[in-house]
Amino acid sequence: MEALVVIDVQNDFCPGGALAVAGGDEIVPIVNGLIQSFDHVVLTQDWHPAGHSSFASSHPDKQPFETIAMPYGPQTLWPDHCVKGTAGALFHPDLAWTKAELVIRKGFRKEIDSYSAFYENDHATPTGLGGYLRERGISKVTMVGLATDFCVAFSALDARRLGFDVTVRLDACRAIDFGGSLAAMTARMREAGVTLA
Ligand code: VGL
Ligand code: ZN
Repeated sequence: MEALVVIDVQNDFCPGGALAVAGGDEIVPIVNGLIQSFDHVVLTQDWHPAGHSSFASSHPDKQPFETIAMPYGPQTLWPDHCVKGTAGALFHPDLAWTKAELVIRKGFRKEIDSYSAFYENDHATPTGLGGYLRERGISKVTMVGLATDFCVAFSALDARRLGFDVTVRLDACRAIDFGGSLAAMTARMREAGVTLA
């Protein structure tokens, strides 16, 4: 069985949002078409408490897009975004999300970020999505959403690591792309056996 996994199509990642991804809203009609065509749909939602450790504002003298050392490894710092319960954390208003069978929230622990839909940024703490998909007999996932070079890429790499057959539909993704992140993560996905379509 196969599922569509829609990553973080939320207001804060769309133009006008706190961590806007260029063209982030352009994918919504494409994603909606894919939602129609899949039998099983899962959504992820970046969902941070105020004062999250991935926010530059939580660290004195730090600016967004700087990197700091965290106990679990290097962490890029971001503008405050997707604070749980705020308008920025809601799905894009045109996203046709009602068909989703599961919404998985991530990044809700203050002291650790979670790009991947499967593991937090220590690459060890599971979100539960891997077990959910496996228990439902889903072995193949197609991923779309925001941002290609962060949450989509880390989700795709972890899905491969867990043995899923993984396709990323690049036409239904948009990237943050700073410091060569898009090229680097695209290469890593290809090396890991992710089908880039
Ligand atoms: C994301 C940075 C911080 C993403 C989430 O959805 O790609 N990127 N939080
Ligand atoms: Zn985030």
